[in-house]
Amino acid sequence: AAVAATSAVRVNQVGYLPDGPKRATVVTSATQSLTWQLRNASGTVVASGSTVPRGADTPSGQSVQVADFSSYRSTGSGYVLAVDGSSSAPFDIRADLYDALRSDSMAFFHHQRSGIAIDASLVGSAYARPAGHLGIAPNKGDISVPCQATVCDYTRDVRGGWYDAGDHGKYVVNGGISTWLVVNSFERAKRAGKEAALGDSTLRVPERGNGMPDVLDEARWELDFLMRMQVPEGKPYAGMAFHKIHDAAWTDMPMRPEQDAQPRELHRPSTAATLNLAAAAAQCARVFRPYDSAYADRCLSAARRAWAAARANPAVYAPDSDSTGGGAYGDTRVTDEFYWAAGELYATTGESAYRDAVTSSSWHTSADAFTPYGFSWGDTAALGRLVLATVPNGLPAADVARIRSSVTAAADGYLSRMAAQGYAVPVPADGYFWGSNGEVANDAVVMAVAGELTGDGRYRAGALEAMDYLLGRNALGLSYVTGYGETSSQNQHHRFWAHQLDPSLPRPPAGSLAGGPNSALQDPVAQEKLAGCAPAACYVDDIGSYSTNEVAVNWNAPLAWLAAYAAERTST
Ligand code: 9MR
Repeated sequence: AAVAATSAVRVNQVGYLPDGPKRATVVTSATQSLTWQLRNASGTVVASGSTVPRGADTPSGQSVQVADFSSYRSTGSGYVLAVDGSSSAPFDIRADLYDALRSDSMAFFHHQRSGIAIDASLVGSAYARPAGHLGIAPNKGDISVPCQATVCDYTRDVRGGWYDAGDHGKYVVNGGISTWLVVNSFERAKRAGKEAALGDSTLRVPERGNGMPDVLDEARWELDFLMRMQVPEGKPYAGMAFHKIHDAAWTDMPMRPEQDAQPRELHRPSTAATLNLAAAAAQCARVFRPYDSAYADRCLSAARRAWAAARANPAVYAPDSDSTGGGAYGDTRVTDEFYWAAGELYATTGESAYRDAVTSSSWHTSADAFTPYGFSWGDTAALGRLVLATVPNGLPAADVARIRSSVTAAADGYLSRMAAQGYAVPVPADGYFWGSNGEVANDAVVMAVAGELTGDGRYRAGALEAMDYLLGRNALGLSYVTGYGETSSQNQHHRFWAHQLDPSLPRPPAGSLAGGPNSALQDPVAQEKLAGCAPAACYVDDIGSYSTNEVAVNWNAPLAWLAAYAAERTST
């Protein structure tokens, strides 16, 4: 399919908040400052000014200038920014800009649910589908799933949860971090007194109206699965979590979940998965407590068992080589997962054993808990810092102050990196990895938390500008979120939303975030179409490019977190 030409004037194609930053990037060979004009829907110039030449921008490989119209605060739709004969895509300025994205980006998880029919009354007929992996032929899972040979001699019921991405695998490390972000979005909103927007009957989920906040209903679908992945008592590795469950071989595309005829297998437990379960379940115990204390108790007991099992088996690593039929999610350094899980368990229980695990961890004082590339499924120390910085706990005040400073120092780093780049991206030029859009969103989460801790508006502005990047102010002038912006990703790698392969199938639903530029070109389509690309331009909206254009729960989770944050009104 032909790619629509994008304007040289790159904006957030959804728009800008009245009280937020409003910047655009202009691709131009001009070296001197240019005039920008902001025009309203009837073409009237409502503001104008001069761009700031920025010269060559390394990540995009483009020569750019920046226009700043932040001081314009009047609401409306159909604005365009015009510079040097080029006009941007149209955009809005309004306070409710992110209301729709808040629910659409969170609805992604419901669409990804395994083990339940996705009902037309909630999602519309195009996205409805039968339940996947409930043991109904041709499915072979997930009610009675055997372990791989050499792992164990029994079967487990591991139904439910969310499919990870465009595939049908379910991976505990990635499920854990994604659940954590979904629940954390609620916990953060609650601290701000704004959790009603995520409360009961705010989302299109089957559980709406049950008295439980819908965001927690959604998280519970995955938490139940994560707890099913725990090795039962009386078996070797009891209390640990199986690393993952997926098909014996990669399934063809397209293929809806209920059509999958491959054998499903449990892969051996890992310390990383066990600690992910411990962290997510400990967080569950704290956040669900006011709404369902019995469930909170269940989560806490799973978290304690997982923690003890990880301590007893501290070096059972998932190898990178285990990638037949599913992703590896290999991780051979788990000190960061120990720190994160200890932080969650301590914040929830206040118990000295967990406090000691926090304070004796090398990550308690390490200067690089926030890596230059942000946190990820394999780098979780930052999550420990975020919880200990925001949830009241019994650490000495000086420790809490130092932990909080580490959050703001990381956010300062992202801000200065954004200021130094033509497109205001928090990741460095060499940070365009598989899932770079998820990293951008994760960094924005850190900036938002720094804003909460300090009250300094620069951090909120940074988080919002990261959103600008995802929604069109980027090297390709493309919104990476389906259905948001004039030109958005439409062909993400997915076995059901595979319209590009079969026109009878839907495109990804609105609110689905593409993985984004990946300069390593790790799939054949990217290798063919993107040779020689500048890092931030190594992306193609083709269903075959799984290394640049897949969707995944760990990328939509920070997007949903951010959308909920950005949708909150700051005044009144
Ligand atoms: O997000 C994962 C990325 O960090 C890895 O480099 C990549 C290759 O191992 O795998 C990514 O995760 C994919 C997983 O392996 C399988 N389901 C889809 C995930 C997103 O592409």
